[in-house]
Amino acid sequence: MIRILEVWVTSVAISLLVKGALGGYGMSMFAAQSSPPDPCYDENGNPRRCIPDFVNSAFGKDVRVSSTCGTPASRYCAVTEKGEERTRDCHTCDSGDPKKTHPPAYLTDLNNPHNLTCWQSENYVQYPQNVTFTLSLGKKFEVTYVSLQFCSPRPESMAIFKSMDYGKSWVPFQFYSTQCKKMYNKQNKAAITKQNEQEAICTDSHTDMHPLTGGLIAFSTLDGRPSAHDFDNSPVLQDWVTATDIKVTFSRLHTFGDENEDDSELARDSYFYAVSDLQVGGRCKCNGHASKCVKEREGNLVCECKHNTAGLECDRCKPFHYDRPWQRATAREANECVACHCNLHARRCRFNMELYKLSGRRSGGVCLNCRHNTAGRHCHYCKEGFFRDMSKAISHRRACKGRVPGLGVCWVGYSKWLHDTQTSH
Ligand SMILES: [Ca+2]
Repeated sequence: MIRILEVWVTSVAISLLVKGALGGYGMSMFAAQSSPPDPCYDENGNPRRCIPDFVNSAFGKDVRVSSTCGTPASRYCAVTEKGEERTRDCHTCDSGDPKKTHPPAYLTDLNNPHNLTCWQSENYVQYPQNVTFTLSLGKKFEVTYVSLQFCSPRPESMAIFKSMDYGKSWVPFQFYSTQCKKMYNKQNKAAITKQNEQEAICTDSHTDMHPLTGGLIAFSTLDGRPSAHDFDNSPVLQDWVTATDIKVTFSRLHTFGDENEDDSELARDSYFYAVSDLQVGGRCKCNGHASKCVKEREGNLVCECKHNTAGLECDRCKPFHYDRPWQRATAREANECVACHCNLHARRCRFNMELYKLSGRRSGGVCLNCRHNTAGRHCHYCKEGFFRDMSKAISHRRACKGRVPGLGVCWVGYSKWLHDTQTSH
């Protein structure tokens, strides 16, 4: 019964986290889903913001772990308490026995509350040694929460980090410790203001040794951050929730203080980290320009970009769509990329900020290499030495005709005259 209650509390806690953290941003997911075929356009074909579904991006992924029990087979003891009485039930962790193995894959497998599978570390990897998990998400995600459900007691101290560059550099997301100052040189539960919205805080919440099993740690990335309600307009928070990789470091084990007593072996065999479920809740990051992420040929995850955007995260305009600067889509504005106006005479263009400002932030594209004897920013007039054939639209490939240089005679007329003269002899 207690287990069922815990599982219920877990799922409620996580769903609250998701709802609370995303606010209006989360709601539009449902709006987008209700109108197929393409959520990135409305029924009139106008572009609108679209976002991939909310997922547990850790699910089924490989987690690199620095310590796992069972190679070679080893004893571990689970502690239970009944009032004042403490009991230790000992078992074997054996990576060679499917019934006794606790591999890292159990962190991200299907989480069945009735049949929990737990990854487990080696015994007594105690401070200053630590145990780390590293999880690659494969591309940028906007992470809403990171949660861990424990089979062992929760750590006395642990930290969650994120990387935005595929594991080259790491920044802290959150610290948990009963002694924040000593372990991480952080004040306990420091306030987050508009000035430090990208700062990780340390908290002593969720660090109690009890419950001895089934405890949860759930870190909500936007919780308590002042701009969370205005996420659309906060590049700082959009950056803060962006991650390609997540790392969790267990820094210090909780103990009953008996690990150095006479029967310390038994005690030490009962101190380890064990986790049944690691979740990283979030959305594939596409900046509002894709409704899903798909695997490309090499198996990497990429956004299926719409709105004339391109790039892994639809983070730039696709070629020839540089008439205004790239922008993330918001709930109000799709901010789609717009093609340059070149009257079908150019295949390339570039963006010019000065012209864009002069136009009242409407159009800044400049056509390059105008063909068909055209010239100008939009290939909209005939280049020097050529004249406009008014019987054709400017976008026609023969809209500009040649003259004989210096003579001022229509080139077509001149060739006819030349032809007539030559054939008359
Ligand atoms: Ca599991």
